[in-house]
Amino acid sequence: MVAWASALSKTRNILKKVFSPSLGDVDELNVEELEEILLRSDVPVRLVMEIVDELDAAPRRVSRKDLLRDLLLKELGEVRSFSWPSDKSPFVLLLLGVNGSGKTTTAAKLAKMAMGQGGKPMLCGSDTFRAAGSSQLKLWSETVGCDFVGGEMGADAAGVAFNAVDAAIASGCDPVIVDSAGRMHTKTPLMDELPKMCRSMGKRHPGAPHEVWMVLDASLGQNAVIQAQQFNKVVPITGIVVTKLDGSSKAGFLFSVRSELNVPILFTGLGEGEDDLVPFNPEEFVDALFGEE
Ligand SMILES: Nc1nc2c(ncn2[C@@H]2O[C@H](COP(=O)(O)OP(=O)(O)OP(=O)(O)O)[C@@H](O)[C@H]2O)c(=O)[nH]1
Ligand SMILES: [Mg+2]
Repeated sequence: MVAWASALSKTRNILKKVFSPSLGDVDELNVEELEEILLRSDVPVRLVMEIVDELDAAPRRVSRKDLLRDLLLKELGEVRSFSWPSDKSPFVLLLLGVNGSGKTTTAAKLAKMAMGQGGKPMLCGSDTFRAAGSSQLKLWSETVGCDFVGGEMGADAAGVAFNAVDAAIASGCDPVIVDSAGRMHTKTPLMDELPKMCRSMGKRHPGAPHEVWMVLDASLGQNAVIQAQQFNKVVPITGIVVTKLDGSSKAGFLFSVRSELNVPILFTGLGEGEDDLVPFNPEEFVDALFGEE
């Protein structure tokens, strides 16, 4: 795993590049310029309006930068730091999201992280929708060096998930990280498969899946939040992973996750490699917006 300190500076460097022009000179910007920067990075309109009002109303001696930083941090709310529970035998995590959001890569990154923390993860490739869906994760399991259960194209995803949990129990794997097929939130038959997968895992292992994380592509901006709201109606989401933060200038949508979804942002993806996943850190994220170390 990447050392935490280097992960931190990597995040900063990446985000600094992404959010350009930076807000570092906020005291020199006029309110319209500031408004434009925030809107362009997909900070929700409601929050931008609130910020503009607060800045307008603040006495001259108050630093605008401090005020803005406080408002942005407040919006992100409390962080929830995640550690793999050891009392579920095994802990089962389901990853879901629209096509290409980064689920399979994130599953591999999480397996690597779990191994680094002493776990014996099982990756489950339940993406039986595409020919390469399950085999892509199988390759990752070989790279990472962990157990894998998958299914052929066209196989029942709920059955594959059941088998993976069953095999994990038999071989003492913990956690089980279940990758699912990408699906558009508007496609009802595919969306209906998700609760079926959950029921199936719960039959073999009551309580499973213990968590359901939505994988959101940062480059989609506010659209990612709309997708998450739809998924949340079908299967309650317990956490968010934001991928491709390294290539997006629209990550301002992260500021609407708490108010729109009330689900914590747990991890951020900062690249395509197996180590490019770091816990979400609001302070670091906001400071990066200001181009600060
Ligand atoms: N730059 C960058 N690329 C990423 C990140 N996460 C995933 N990707 C890339 O995004 C593309 C899609 O990733 P996948 O993991 O296959 O996405 P998926 O959600 O499993 O896709 P489907 O199964 O087709 O729905 C791949 O090229 C990944 O390498 C990230 O954090 N940063
Ligand atoms: Mg995939």
